[in-house]
Amino acid sequence: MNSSHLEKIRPEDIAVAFGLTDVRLGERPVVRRHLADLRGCFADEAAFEAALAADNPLLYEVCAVEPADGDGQLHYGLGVLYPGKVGDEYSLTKGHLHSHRPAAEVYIGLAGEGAMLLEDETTGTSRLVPLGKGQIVYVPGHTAHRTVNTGSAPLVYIGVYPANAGHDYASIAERNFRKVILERDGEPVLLDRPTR
Ligand code: S6P
Ligand code: ZN
Repeated sequence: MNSSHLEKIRPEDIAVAFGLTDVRLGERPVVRRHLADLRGCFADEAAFEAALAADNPLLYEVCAVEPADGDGQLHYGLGVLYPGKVGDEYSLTKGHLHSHRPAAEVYIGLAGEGAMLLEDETTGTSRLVPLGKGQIVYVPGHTAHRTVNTGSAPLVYIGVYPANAGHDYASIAERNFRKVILERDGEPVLLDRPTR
């Protein structure tokens, strides 16, 4: 893993960096995922084990702001996904479906370069949609979503979702996404997940 940017940005600092002065992120819980937490997510298992033997870097952090749970309420998460690769595969989040499958989500890119891998649970079709500074991604319901950092700086974004969305990680952990985003000639390319 490229660890040059690791540990440099904290979600609690981002409020200040982006002028989000009212959210008081420093008082909210932050989920931190390290490389070891992503076992099974990357396609190249040998590259994953080799990287983990060398280091267990921080891959991403999410600060969830969940003010109320009632019908019609919204939650949001501020995410920072650090750059790096495991083998040829870009740094990524675990990815999930919403437990309440119809729940959609809007992602807003604040900094960095990346994309979202969207996989329709019903049809199995995949799309790679750019998510970087100034880019907005609409994630429909019934769609598994994973964020990837295809750049060399932290990818910072906000995801806004219904308060009743819930997070289903188990379905993804069981079968993983059908597609992977690998670097080919310096560019991100969406490819079928290699069979083991
Ligand atoms: C929540 C939203 C994001 C993710 C974050 C981390 O619905 O989609 O805030 O939680 O991108 O990804 P993951 O898959 O580890 O939750
Ligand atoms: Zn989500």
